[in-house]
Parts: sequence; C-alpha cells; structure tokens
Amino acid sequence: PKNADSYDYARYHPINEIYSFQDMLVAENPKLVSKVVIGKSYEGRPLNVLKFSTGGTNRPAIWIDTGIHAREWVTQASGTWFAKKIVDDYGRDPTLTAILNKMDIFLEIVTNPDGYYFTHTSNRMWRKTRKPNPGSSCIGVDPNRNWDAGFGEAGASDKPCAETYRGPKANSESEVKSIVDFVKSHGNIKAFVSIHAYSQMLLYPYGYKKTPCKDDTELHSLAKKAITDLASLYGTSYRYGSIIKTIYQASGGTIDWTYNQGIKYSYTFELRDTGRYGFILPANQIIPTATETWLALMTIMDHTYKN
Ligand code: ING
Ligand code: ZN
Repeated sequence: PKNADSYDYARYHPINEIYSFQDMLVAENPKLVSKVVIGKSYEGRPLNVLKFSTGGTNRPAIWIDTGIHAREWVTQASGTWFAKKIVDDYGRDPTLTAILNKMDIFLEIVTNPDGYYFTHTSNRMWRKTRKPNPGSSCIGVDPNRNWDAGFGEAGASDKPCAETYRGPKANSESEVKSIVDFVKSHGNIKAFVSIHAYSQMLLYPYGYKKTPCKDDTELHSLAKKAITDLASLYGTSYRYGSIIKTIYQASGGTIDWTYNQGIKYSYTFELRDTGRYGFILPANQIIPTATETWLALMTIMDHTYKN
C-alpha cells in the first residue's frame, strides 16, 4: 500500500509491511505521530514505538503493546488498526481528543519482531524470542516470563525448551529490557496495557502471587466496565479478574512488573477467540476484534485520564 488509507486492515501482514505502515502513518500525520526506536531485537530489528502526542514534554502517558508473543497475530493486526483509529478520531471523537490534549499514547505493535518474522517464514506457532540458549538446542525465552516481578518463582519454567522458559535472568531479552528502560526513563506512564490472544479475558495483577493487589477493587470494577463496553458491540463475552485467579499462576509477567513500578492501570487483554480457531483466527475477524477491543481500551484510557 502507498498510504495508511489503502492499507488492508482485514489481512495479516508480514513485518516489513507493518514497518512501512508505521513510517507512512508518521509521514502523513507529522504533527500527531512520531516513531521512537527504543532498542533493537536480538536479530537486530528495530523496536519501534509509535508516539501519539499533541505537544508538551513528558506528558502523562498510556502505553499499549501488541505482539509480545509472536503467534498471536490478531494482536499485531489490531495494534495496526488502533494506530489508524487514533489518527482518524483525533479532532473528531471528543473523548479521544480530550485524552490526547493532556496525555500521550505510546503503541508498540511488533513487540517481538524476530518471533513475528519467524511465524511468517518457518513456524506459524512460534511464541518466544529467537535468542539461542547456551547449552541447549532450543531457541528463545518467553518474553512474558522474563520481567523482574516474581522472576524465578512458580509460574514459569527454568527449561530452555519450554514454551514458558523464563530466561537465564530477568530482563535477559532485549525486547523486554528495552521497554523496562523506556518505562523507567519516561517516569510518567499512568496506564500500561499489554495485549495477547487468545481466551477473551481482561486481566490485572497479580500473576505471581495470590495476594490481591492494593488497587484490586478499582481495577476489578474498571475491568467490568471495560468488558461490558466491549460486549456492547457484538456480544463477545470476556472473563475478568486477577491473572492468578482467572487464568493461572504466571511469574515474571509484564504487567506485574509495571504495576510494581507504580503504574496503577496495568492490564492484559486476551483477545478472541476462546479456542475454536485459537492463534489462527481468520482474518475476517481482525476488524471486529480490533473495533470491540477499542471500546474497552477507550474505557480504560478515559478512566486513567479522569483519575
Ligand atoms: N497468555 C498469557 C501467558 O503469557 C498471562 C497469560 C497474561 C500471563 C498476563 C501472565 C500475565 O501465558 C498468553 N496467551 O500468552
Ligand atoms: Zn501471549
């Protein structure tokens, strides 16, 4: 495609097309969108983050990432759709306009680029990063077990061949460490939403321990509101609650670390479906999935803006 309008949002795209999409969006909307390269992947690909900002310096911000797990293709596709939705709605939708007049939005669409490339070229079901593990013939670390929150505790594997291998140490993966450095140096991130698939769930901390987080009551009621808004479009039903109580114990997860850093509105989505197609969600569900998810994201962003 030659511009963001002619990009086919109803198809899955290889990484080079998502990278060119990002550059087109920046070129077409220079006053609103810029590209921040927060690091590079193990294989040397740029870790691109789109910054949506109407001015100011170090404004309070909302972070959204998609595709930290390579095979969860509806997430990267939805992230691309969100980026276009933001530029289309700014100045038209009063709620989004108010948010962007006070806050910045950061969106990392291809959070695990080496893995995403590998799912297009070799193994559609790849989940992890692509860094070799010394002493093992198995490749990669689970980038959602590699964060410094309960790292090494129950809820991850210490075996390099496992799908939930935590890695040799917290932040061993540059795809994780680059976000850690960005979040710390920014210092003003108020909401952090990490998007996975599949299972139709909206989850909040903790995953590594059963103790309810300090903001459990508020996060629970905001989750309920968000999934109610999501369901209002097509009736898609979501479960919600803390990670450990709703899905399973998972240590070293992204949002447990961001929550412990003081980012109160830390959430993980598990997008469509509930298993009929699983990771191989048909492309004709991309736009419906992204559209309904956007309603829940707006609910979380608007609550963050008002609090
Ligand atoms: N599910 C997540 C996983 O990494 C999860 C569930 C979410 C765990 C948030 C920890 C924190 O196992 C998928 N589909 O990846
Ligand atoms: Zn995932």
